[in-house]
Amino acid sequence: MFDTLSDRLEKVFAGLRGKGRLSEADIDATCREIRIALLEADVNLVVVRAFIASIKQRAMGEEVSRALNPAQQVVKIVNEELIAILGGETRRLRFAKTAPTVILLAGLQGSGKTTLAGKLATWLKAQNHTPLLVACDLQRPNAVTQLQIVARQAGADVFAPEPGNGVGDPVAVARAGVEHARRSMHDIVIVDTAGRLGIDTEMMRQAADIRDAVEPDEILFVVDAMIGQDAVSTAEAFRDGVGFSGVVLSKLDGDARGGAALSVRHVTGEPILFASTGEKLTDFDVFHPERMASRILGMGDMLTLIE
Ligand SMILES: Nc1nc2c(ncn2[C@@H]2O[C@H](COP(=O)(O)OP(=O)(O)O)[C@@H](O)[C@H]2O)c(=O)[nH]1
Ligand SMILES: [Mg+2]
Repeated sequence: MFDTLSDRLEKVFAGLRGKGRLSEADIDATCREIRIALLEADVNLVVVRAFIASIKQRAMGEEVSRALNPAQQVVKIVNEELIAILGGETRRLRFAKTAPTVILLAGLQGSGKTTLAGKLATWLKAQNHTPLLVACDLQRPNAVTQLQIVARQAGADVFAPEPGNGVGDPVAVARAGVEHARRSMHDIVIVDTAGRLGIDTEMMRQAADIRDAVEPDEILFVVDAMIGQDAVSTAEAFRDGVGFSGVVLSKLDGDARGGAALSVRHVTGEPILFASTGEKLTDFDVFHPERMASRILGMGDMLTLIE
């Protein structure tokens, strides 16, 4: 992911190499090329506009005209604005004042929720937490078994009183799961939920009912970075239908153009907390906007390139 975008940006900046003062025409041309690179990477148009507007405004200003190396200053600005679009600071998981912390996972079918439950459990266990995974996807065939398998791999406990495959009330399971965690001294509850292939009102209502039943400390919207522009409309639907406090980008290891990853924060206003980069439970990490921006810009290369 992001390879094409990185390559294109590298070419844009290479074009600035050796330039002393940047004319307004230089800056215009550079912004135009950055704009094309972002659109080709499938970044949402609203995000592209906001991004280009801030770059242009800053590039025309004093920080560039007075810089010893104006071209380098432009790269620095692009880097900073990219970090800002990705959310600025790293946003950590919020824990409840009184345990258990309840984390609700929401998202379309196939977005990676059940896998994420296992990844989060692995990650939390490494920090001496005692997560409990609660099986509230009672729709998707074998979803309960799948959760039991990832839980076993993570060495975490599961609460799965219903067989699923269409049997059982997910709201009751969620409520009982939190109760069970309280009694059994699990300090974190991860609630796996059902998704559909498309956005649908019944699924939204079910997720909202589970939310009301367990009052989560975090609602994580899991989005498959491979779905491109649809990520934005899906995110908006989940924001309006269920609401969420954070985003998890999954399948960042894929070869999609990455625009979704670059758009979802700005469009929803909610931070990206984690990134998933593979099917293994360890293919997962906290999302750092700064590192992601550096990766996209290949900062080391980029700065030497224009020196
Ligand atoms: N390549 C890749 N595959 C993933 C990732 N996360 C999940 N998957 C796969 O995507 C598919 C759907 O994941 P699942 O957790 O069942 O999605 P759910 O329907 O939202 O619970 C499974 O085959 C997972 O192995 C990821 O970060 N990278
Ligand atoms: Mg699932």
